[in-house]
Amino acid sequence: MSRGMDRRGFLGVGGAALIATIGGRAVELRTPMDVAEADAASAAVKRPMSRRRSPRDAVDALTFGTPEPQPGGQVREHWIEAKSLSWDVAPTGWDALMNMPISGRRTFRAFAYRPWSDGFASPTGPATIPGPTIEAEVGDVVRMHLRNGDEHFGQAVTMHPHGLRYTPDYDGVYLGAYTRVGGFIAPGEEFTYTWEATPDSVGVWPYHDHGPNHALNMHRGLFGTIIVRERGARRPDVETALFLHELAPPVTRLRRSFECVNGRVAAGNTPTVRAKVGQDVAFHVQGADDMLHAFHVHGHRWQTPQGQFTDNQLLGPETLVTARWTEDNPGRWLYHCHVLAHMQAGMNGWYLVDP
Ligand SMILES: [Cu+2]
Repeated sequence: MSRGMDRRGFLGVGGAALIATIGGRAVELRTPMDVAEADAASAAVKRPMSRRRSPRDAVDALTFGTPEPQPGGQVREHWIEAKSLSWDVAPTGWDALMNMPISGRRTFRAFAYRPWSDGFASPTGPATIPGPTIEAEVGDVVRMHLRNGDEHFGQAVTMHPHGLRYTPDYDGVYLGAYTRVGGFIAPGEEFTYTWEATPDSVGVWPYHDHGPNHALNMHRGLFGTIIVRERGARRPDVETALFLHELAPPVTRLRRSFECVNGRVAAGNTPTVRAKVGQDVAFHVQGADDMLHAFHVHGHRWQTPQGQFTDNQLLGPETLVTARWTEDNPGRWLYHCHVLAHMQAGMNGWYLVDP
């Protein structure tokens, strides 16, 4: 648990090293120095322009409109700022599952999405990992105003949604010389994305940074959840969105690797989910790093989309497990990743069920 993480230790836990490709150069992120190099290269990336080495295609000259809601649908408007901040992975300083203190430094420079009120008038909450959950129904459009409010990294960021329908302008992806308007939001800039909730958008999805340094900034916390329902569908009584992800020493500059749920480590710091017998309960669990995880909840079973009963379901990068049941089993339960090294290093939390 308190094992120091040297370079070899990190590679041992993480498997393959993280790699960031920035400005035409691939940097293997083995040490904090490598990460500093990737950050500097990324801060130096200029707004993309057409270059001879990237020949234009007819598709690059296409222009696109901005979608409106379908009849009966609504505009779901969000004002979100991307900002770096100091983040404590274990605010209680205590690992309640192992019944021991979490020693050593626990705070690092995270990068996260923060909700604001209309027109960026005032923040409505802190920046969090994950960012604010975006909800829509089929026929709605999501109008996402993203501001790059970061003053620390000096890098362009974006917001890229999964599951919703978008044109290339609203893809929110950096594509070198082919980058379109939404793919490079420089520090101090704002951009409005418009995304459609179509019938095949129903489900739970991630959104995340896909700017020039997304391979690193996603590891720092620039991700969140999108939930799309059928029009008028009832939401579960208890619905929680969890991300399983590692915070590794090259990224955090901390001594050890933290295996996290929503940017936090160990029961008591990770989300405590609470429900009552009889309630319709849904855990939406996504992977937010480069590894495989297995989501397990004690005392409960659910059905996979294929109709199989399970209590432990595999998930990988940016893929989803929804565990949903009608609650019938009161008590203190543990949820955790069943990769044992992850569970031991903090990828666990409480699920409390009242009678
Ligand atoms: Cu895991």
